[in-house]
Amino acid sequence: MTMTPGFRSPRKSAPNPSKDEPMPCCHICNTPFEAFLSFGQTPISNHFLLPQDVADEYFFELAVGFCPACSMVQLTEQPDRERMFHENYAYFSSISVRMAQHFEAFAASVRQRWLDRPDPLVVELGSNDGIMLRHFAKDGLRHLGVEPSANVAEAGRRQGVDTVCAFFDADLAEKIKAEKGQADAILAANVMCHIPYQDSVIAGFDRLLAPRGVVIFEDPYLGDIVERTSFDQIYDEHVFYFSLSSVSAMFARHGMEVVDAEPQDVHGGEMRYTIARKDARPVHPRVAELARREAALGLAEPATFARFAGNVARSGMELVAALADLKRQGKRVVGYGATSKSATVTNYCGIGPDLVEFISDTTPTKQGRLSPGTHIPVRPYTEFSAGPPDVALLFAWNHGAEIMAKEQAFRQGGGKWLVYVPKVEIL
Ligand code: DWN
Ligand code: SAH
Repeated sequence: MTMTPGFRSPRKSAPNPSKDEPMPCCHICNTPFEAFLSFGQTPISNHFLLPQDVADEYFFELAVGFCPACSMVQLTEQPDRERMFHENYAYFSSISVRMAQHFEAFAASVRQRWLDRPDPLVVELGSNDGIMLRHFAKDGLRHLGVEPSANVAEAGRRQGVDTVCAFFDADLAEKIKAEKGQADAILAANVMCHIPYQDSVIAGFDRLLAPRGVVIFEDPYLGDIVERTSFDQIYDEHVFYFSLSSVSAMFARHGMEVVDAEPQDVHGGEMRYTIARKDARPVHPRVAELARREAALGLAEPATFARFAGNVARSGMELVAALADLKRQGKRVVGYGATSKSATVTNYCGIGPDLVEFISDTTPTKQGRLSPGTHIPVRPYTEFSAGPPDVALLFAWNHGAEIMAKEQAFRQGGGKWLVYVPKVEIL
């Protein structure tokens, strides 16, 4: 395993991997595999703390590996789901205007392309605050959101979205089918990669789906992560880093196949996979094209991930060097967006309040708290706009276009952006 350079704060050094420890086994096919990269001890990425919580903060070893049998890239260890998804879940999807537009378009495309039976049923996993399903609800279409985090589920209900507060699995799928009948489309955005027990989830799809029904899901794409060195996509909630080859293998185990794969320009590069029962729907030529692209990228070859691990270490060191340099020059640096992703960057690189004064974030439930692990204060956006720093470290780089468009005054006033994806740069 490539170990990370030692610029984490010493109190949280990674445990020495013991030779006696059993190897992790693939969540999909149970083959033992090795980690190719470790970020060391890392906290729960969406656990924004009150000062009194600091002493009890939970850490686990954030490390990723590649299954040699089914090519799935995955975490070696993931915290229990209840530690991550609960009644105080910090991420509200509708916080970004761009994402609201994206999900409106997603909903419209599902209606146009896939709902070809009368009175169809649409089920969404991880419906969060209703950002997508509200577009079905407002027109009276039959729908159900499955959302285990009670606070965001409640926000969805306030948008008129019928929501069950539960984790999706095969048992829940059976209950939904008994109550509502077969589903025409099962949707999941940024959720499938969060769920380790895919065998139960896909068995659930198999029970719930109509014979020609489709599962449509999108998640960060492994090809983009590797090409852009966007290592902060790796955090507790993301147990899988999907490619067409790993997704195809995962669904083939249940007699299903990928019938379309469409790249999405959100969250730093995602792939939308459409899945149907084998031979139930024609396979779009985009699928074969993507398979060729993946072969060229080497997404099923261990050497690709060894190279990626080297790039990650280099990127982390450059970011730390840039921040140290700004500190020497006496510049004020503030973080922009208390993202889940930033937990990986700040903990891996040892970035605390000595380097970043505070993180500006528009989410009320994150404000007044401390960032996980390195405890940078999270403050409302008004503090950023009232006293702009010399440099803003763009943790929400995946919303870069939206943010830069609305922060023109910051630039005009002499403010600079420090970014680290795809490379460390001051803009
Ligand atoms: O997969 C996941 C994605 C969809 O959302 C989840 N596991 C958790 C979450 O990941 P994230 O926290 O990295 O997502 P975002 O969308 O990159 O988070 C953006 C953060 O930045 C939010 O806290 C809101 C904030 N923000 C802001 O302060 N000003 C965002 C924008 C656009 C802004 O203008
Ligand atoms: N779909 C939204 C939310 C993504 S965040 C978007 O793209 O913005 C991930 C969501 O998945 C969280 O709201 C979390 O509570 C939910 N989730 C986690 N495990 C789940 C499971 N087993 N079934 C359904 N939802 C789940």
